[in-house]
Amino acid sequence: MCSSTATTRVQVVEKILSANDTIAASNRHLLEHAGVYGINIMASPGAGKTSFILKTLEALQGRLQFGVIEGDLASSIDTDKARAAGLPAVQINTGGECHLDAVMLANALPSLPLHDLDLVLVENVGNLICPANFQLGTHLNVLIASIPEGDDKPYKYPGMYMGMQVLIINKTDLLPYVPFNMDYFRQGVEILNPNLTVFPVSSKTGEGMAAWADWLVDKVRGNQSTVSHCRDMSAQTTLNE
Ligand SMILES: Nc1nc2c(ncn2[C@@H]2O[C@H](COP(=O)(O)OP(=O)(O)OP(=O)(O)O)[C@@H](O)[C@H]2O)c(=O)[nH]1
Ligand SMILES: [Mg+2]
Repeated sequence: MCSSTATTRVQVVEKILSANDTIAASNRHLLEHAGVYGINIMASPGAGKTSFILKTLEALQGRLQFGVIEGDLASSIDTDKARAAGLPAVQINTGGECHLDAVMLANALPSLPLHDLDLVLVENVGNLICPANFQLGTHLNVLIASIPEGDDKPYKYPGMYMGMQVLIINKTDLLPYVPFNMDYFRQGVEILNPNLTVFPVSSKTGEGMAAWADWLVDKVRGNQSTVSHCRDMSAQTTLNE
């Protein structure tokens, strides 16, 4: 590729990402206004995103009300599962896109009963490359790695591990059957993102889910009290003006 073509391409990509960030900011505003905490869940296909969401519902035991936005290239399979479990759920079919973007989320959010919810879990399209590049306006990025994917993934897909705040290591029930060097895996993660909060879990047996659910409740309640404190301060400022 000649250098002027490459420069134009970089400029176009920068413009797309900047337009996306503007809409992501408006999504964040919508969520905050409704008092809802948003989580963007990313992982490779089949890592267990939907299973983890359904197990989170069980582990929360009614402590938080949440809805789900399911991103897939096609089908409503995951949304059907979430609805069958009693969750409000909206499907986004991206057609050919390998990730969700802020516009897709902006179109989906009004279909959820946001004012009845504490939390929205967004299941991004199964992919270990693209989703990390597109902000959605959610508060937290969660990556799910799973044991059968192999212990070398942080070394091969570093971008995905760098932009996350939480790492779920799923399918730990398979550790006795699948070669997976946990020390090697965690060293790769540590180099890329030493501040990650890590939860090893099994979405099949439920092992580890209680620790995740307790942490999540604290996180969401903490955000709700910060947002309401900021609202009170802003109302106070207006009254004093
Ligand atoms: N043994 C085991 N299997 C699991 C676990 N979590 C999920 N699975 C299985 O892994 C497969 C994929 O799980 P899903 O939850 O559909 O994965 P996903 O990431 O949502 O998949 P896509 O939406 O298609 O990208 C299913 O057969 C699940 O039953 C786990 O912790 N242990
Ligand atoms: Mg799924």
